[in-house]
Amino acid sequence: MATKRLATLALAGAMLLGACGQQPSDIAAPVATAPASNAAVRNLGLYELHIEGGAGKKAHAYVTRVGGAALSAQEVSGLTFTLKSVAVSGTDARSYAAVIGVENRGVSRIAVPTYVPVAVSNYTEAGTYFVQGATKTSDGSTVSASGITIAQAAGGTPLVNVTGITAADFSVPTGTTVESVSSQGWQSNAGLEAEAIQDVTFGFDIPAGNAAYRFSLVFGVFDKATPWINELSYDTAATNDAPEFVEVVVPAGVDTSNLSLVLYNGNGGASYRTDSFSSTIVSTTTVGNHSLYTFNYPVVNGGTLQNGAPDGLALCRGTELVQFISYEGEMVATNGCANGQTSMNIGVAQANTTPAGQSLQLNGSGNKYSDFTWQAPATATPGALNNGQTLN
Ligand SMILES: [Ca+2]
Ligand SMILES: [Ca+2]
Ligand SMILES: [Ca+2]
Repeated sequence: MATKRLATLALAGAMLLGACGQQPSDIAAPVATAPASNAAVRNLGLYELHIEGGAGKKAHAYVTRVGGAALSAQEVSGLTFTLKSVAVSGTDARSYAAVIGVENRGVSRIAVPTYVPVAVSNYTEAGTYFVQGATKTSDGSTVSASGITIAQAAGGTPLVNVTGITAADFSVPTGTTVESVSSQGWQSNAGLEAEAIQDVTFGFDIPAGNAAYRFSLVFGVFDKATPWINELSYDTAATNDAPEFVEVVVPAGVDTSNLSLVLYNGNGGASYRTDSFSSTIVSTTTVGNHSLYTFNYPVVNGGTLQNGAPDGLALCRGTELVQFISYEGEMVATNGCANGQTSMNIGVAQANTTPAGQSLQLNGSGNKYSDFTWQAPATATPGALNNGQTLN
């Protein structure tokens, strides 16, 4: 379906261009290569924004995916782009603002959608400019590369200085080299849920005289890597359920300074304990490019972690909710970062008959929560990969 929609967009774009007579110098049809993995960001794909217009001609824009049919491991399928409007202002100094509706037709949330311009070496105008292949449509001559800049359009998606994204984070088409990655890109203020749409405004300034132009912008789509709750033990046959713990996986490069783990009481919905990732109850181990943070709760009379049914726990980044799960049923939080949110019931449980030393764990292979599946109680693995779990 997504392929069909992209093909439709490409066809519409080709028709528009056909009316103007000349094709832009897009990069050659490529094949995706193996991605870098385990960086602080997830590479969701490489795309090309095509724009033409100016000098009284109505401006047009469309987006095509770079890389052909094969998706690399970290990319998401079903990310589609639909032009909603193009505005042009100015004469000698033209400002373009292309509003693109981005639809997440995948199955997992994109927490921090970020769009980063890249330079690609086989463009006709190689160099340090991210807008490539600009030509005058009047005579086909090349527009001077000087002065074409990305810009935030009035009211548009914020430009941000992007850290943690390097050329190594891209899977680029065969025969193509990413020469540099901009330190500045567009970033949405809100996460993009599965099956949701959000607008991104791409802005450009072109101080290049009173003529019509066409050009392309190649950009990578990224998401910050997201931590997830990986294992917990809240109820066993042991006295006071000891040891009670929760294990969280944090991909390399993720800032933990404003992360916290919050315990919620399913009876009423309020939180009953919050710990930062630098708390003295937390022990840390490293497995490959991931860190495992284990929250070792105090052994107290009756236990620290409530025994349901249900009870919940949330992973918070400041006041932002990262993840909200529960056991022995679903619940709605009434305060904290999960306030008003309904938990995801993990669907497996412990009881006071669960043998001491067993826990609930995710297994499977991947690098994000949705890659894994909760399992019935098994031998606990605090600070180590779970039974049957592989991180890549
Ligand atoms: Ca307990
Ligand atoms: Ca409770
Ligand atoms: Ca574990």
